[in-house]
Amino acid sequence: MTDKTIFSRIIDGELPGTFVYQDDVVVAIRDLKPAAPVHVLVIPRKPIPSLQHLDENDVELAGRMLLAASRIAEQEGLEDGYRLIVNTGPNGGQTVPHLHLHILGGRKMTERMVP
Ligand code: DGP
Repeated sequence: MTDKTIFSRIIDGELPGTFVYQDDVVVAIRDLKPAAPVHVLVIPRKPIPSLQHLDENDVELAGRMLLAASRIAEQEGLEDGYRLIVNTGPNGGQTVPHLHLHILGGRKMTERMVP
């Protein structure tokens, strides 16, 4: 048994993953169940459970996640735009307890989640 998250196991090479980006702070993999033609997860190497668990020490990490998302979107050819989602906690629909950004692109996002 291991208490590592699925994402930590992918990062450590214990489970397969299709990596599209890696640096010293974050990695990005293709989502197993894509909800759009491009669906990439941007994951910090540090296994922070969710956005609710970020603290002052993670300010640079949070910025690096956003910067990586922007670079990856460019690399994936999403010049017409994309959506970033951070599901957080049970009410946010988070299923993997390891902070991650979803990059969704390659189609028009018709579902309006905010008015
Ligand atoms: P969330 O619901 O926000 O916690 O999103 C978790 C996402 O992770 C979900 O879209 C499916 C994806 N996912 C779950 N397990 C795996 C896996 O083993 N590999 C990959 N690539 N993605 C996974």
